[in-house]
Amino acid sequence: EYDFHPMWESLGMDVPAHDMLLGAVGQMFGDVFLAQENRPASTDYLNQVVAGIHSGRIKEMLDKKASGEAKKIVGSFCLYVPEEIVIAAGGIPVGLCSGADWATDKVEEHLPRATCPLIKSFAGFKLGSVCPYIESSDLVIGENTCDGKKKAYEFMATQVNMYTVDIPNVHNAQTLELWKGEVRKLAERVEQETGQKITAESLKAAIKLANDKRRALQRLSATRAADPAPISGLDSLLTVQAAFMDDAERLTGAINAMADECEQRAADGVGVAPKGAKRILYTGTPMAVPNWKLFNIIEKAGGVVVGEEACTGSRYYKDLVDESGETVDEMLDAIAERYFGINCAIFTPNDGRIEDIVRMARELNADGIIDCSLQFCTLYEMESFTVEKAAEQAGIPFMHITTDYANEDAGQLTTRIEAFLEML
Ligand code: BJ8
Repeated sequence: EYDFHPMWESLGMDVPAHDMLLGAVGQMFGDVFLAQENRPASTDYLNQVVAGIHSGRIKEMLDKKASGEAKKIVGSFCLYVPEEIVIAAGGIPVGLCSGADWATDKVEEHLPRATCPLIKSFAGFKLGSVCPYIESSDLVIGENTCDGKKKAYEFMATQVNMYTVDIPNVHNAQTLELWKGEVRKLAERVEQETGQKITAESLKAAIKLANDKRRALQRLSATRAADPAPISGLDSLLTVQAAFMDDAERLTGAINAMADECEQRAADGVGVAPKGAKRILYTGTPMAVPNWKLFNIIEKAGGVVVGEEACTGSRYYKDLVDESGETVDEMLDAIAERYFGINCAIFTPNDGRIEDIVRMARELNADGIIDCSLQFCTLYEMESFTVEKAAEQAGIPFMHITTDYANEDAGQLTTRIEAFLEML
């Protein structure tokens, strides 16, 4: 057994606290994931990803940097930060997960108490020095999306080497031009950090790499229209969560293997839940590792999540970057255009999201929609009324939930979800 403690120490982490965190996540993973029945055998890859999430994967990235194969590690918090740009400039992109409460007392010295748990979480992981991804990031890219993140990044900039991208709040021809400019500025900033120029060749390869991952996820997602569902919502969520951290090429191979197995299962009528289990489309705020609470409650109550209209779901993989560009300029434009289509609730109006929710519910044969917002997220809380109206018009049962990372409401949520499933 390789001892990773010296590596964590060299990253300046609080090693005893981190041991506690890893222990808790490992326990949770066992209770939530390994307790599932009839998982596709190919999901074993996900078990390996989780087993190595703070250890083997970090070492792999640091080794790549030491050998010169990669120049820098670049962290980000939002789907709007294009991984293609980081890869093409010789960086390794990592999503900084923020899915658990940590060092809340310290966080509240810098951020208001009534702040969304995702924001508190990234601040807490940093202040508690327990996230090897944050600690190994040479550059952290933030983005001006919600007010909470925007202002929290001002604080984070006092803690890490930080660059913030500006994201428009409306979709039109003018803001698209502004966004293209932001994407170029970001590319320059990343090049400056890595010391490696983005070339037409490296950008083309990076676009292909990210698109291949998306194509694999699209294949896997399509199998979930089958009844019985071949794979659980939990494992599907974990697959996308893994996509923010794992090596892209290796993970794409594993997702394609999962898609192969799930296509076969769908053809054979083999499922993770019994045929006729109530099918839920999830929509709402992202679910970062290890926030598995809601999916666990839904699936332990006998439902099955068949799709996620979320940044840890379809928004991550539904659209590809156009691959026909030949020059760096053309390709950066194609990247900007693709990312501009991510239906984040910071946009107004956000009709694209509403259309996607109804379309996905139909395509995936969902019996009901569960729309969930993290506590204190004004954007998704406000938008839930529009989502509810659209679900009503489409004749799809709907439920809204507001929750956080704590377990206090687990019992109450279970009761509400059981009642919702029963009514479907
Ligand atoms: S593109 S959804 S990943 S911003 S839950 S921190 S919005 S108060 S996460 Fe997001 Fe990018 Fe948009 Fe996606 Fe704020 Fe709300 Fe918290 Fe949120």
